[in-house]
Order: sequence, then structure tokens, then C-alpha cells
Amino acid sequence: MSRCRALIFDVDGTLADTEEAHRRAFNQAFASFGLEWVWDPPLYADLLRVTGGKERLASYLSRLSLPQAQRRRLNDLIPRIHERKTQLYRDLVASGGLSPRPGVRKLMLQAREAGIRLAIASTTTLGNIEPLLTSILGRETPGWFAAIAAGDSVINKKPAPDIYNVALKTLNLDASRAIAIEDSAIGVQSARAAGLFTIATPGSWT
Ligand code: XBP
Ligand code: MG
Repeated sequence: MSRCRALIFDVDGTLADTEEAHRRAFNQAFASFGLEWVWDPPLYADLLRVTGGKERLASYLSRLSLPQAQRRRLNDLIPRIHERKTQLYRDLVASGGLSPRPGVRKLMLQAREAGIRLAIASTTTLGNIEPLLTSILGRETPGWFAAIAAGDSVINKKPAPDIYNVALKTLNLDASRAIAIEDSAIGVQSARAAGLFTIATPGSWT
């Protein structure tokens, strides 16, 4: 194993246990659109097999038996529902209810002291990441990352390797020079497909 020059962190479930906040934000968004959808924890755990909030919404919609016209209307509404969900999620993050998972801050500080760069490869919306880092680790921490690859910067989300390839490209590193840290089987698949040695840190939704 050649010397590691970067750690590439997944976000949701790895830096912090954020999926409960995502789940609440989805449900609050549904209510604000007058939709009677409720994603309870068991259903959400199943829906998490689809990465990306918009893709997850489309996957849920495909399960519902609806008249064609209503399906089309709701499908067209997905970007707006997701936009609302993202705003509600950021409000939840800003309210300060989340903290980093044990060891995350220490590992980042040790990496920085060792001259190992930090990066992020996440399926979540790019605009969620800086507020989350600021809220759970402090205002200066978004500047710790040499690369933040997220959300819609790739078409094929995890388990495809694309988002990790974007992070590696930004770092200008070969996969053999970095280690990925992930909480989900889908995330591990994605990092491995990009050729990365991957550490799995199972969380409450794994
Ligand atoms: C986890 C995801 C994201 C979040 C929801 O991302 O799959 O879709 O569940 O965030 P990660 P969005 O790769 O960090 O584990 O609604 O913004 O997609
Ligand atoms: Mg994750």
C-alpha cells in the first residue's frame, strides 16, 4: 500500500448521523405541499437504497398506484419538493441538533498534522455540506477540504464510482494514494469501484 496522501470522507452517516434529519425534512416538505406521504423509519431505511434525494423521491413515486395525469404532475413537482426539503434540512442542521460521529474530528486533525489532505465524496446536495461542516465541526472546517465532490456534479450517483473519481481528479491523486471512509454498502461499492481502499464505519442506518 503506497503512502496515503488523502482521506476521502462520505458525509451522511459517516461524518454525522444525518439521515434522521433528512427523513424529517422530507416529511415536512411533503406536508408543506399538502401531500399525505409519510416516510417512517422502516420505509426510509428501504428508500435509502436509492441515493440522491430527487432519485429517492422518483423511486418512491414509482411505487404508488396513481392515475397517469397525477403521476406526471407529481413527477414534475419533484425538483420543487426536493428544493423545499433541502431548505428544511438546512434549517434542522442550523438548529444545532447534530454532532460529528465519535472520532471524526480527531481523525481529521491527525491527518492534517501528518500532511494528509482531506476530501469529501457525497451524494447529498452540495449546498448541504458547508452548513453541516460548520454546524458540527466549526466555521473554519470547510476550508480543511482540498476537494468537495457532491450531489449533482455527477449524473450517476453511488454505487457508481463517479463521485469518487471526481474527488480523486480534484486531488490530482491516483486511487492507490487515498483511503475512502463510508457508512453504507452502496458507498463502499462506489469507493471500491473507484479503486479505493475503503474503511466501512457502520452507523444507525447501515
Ligand atoms: C446520502 C444520500 C443523500 C441523503 C439525502 O449521501 O444518499 O441522498 O440521503 O440528501 P452520502 P439529498 O453519499 O453522503 O451518504 O436529499 O440532498 O440527496
Ligand atoms: Mg453515507
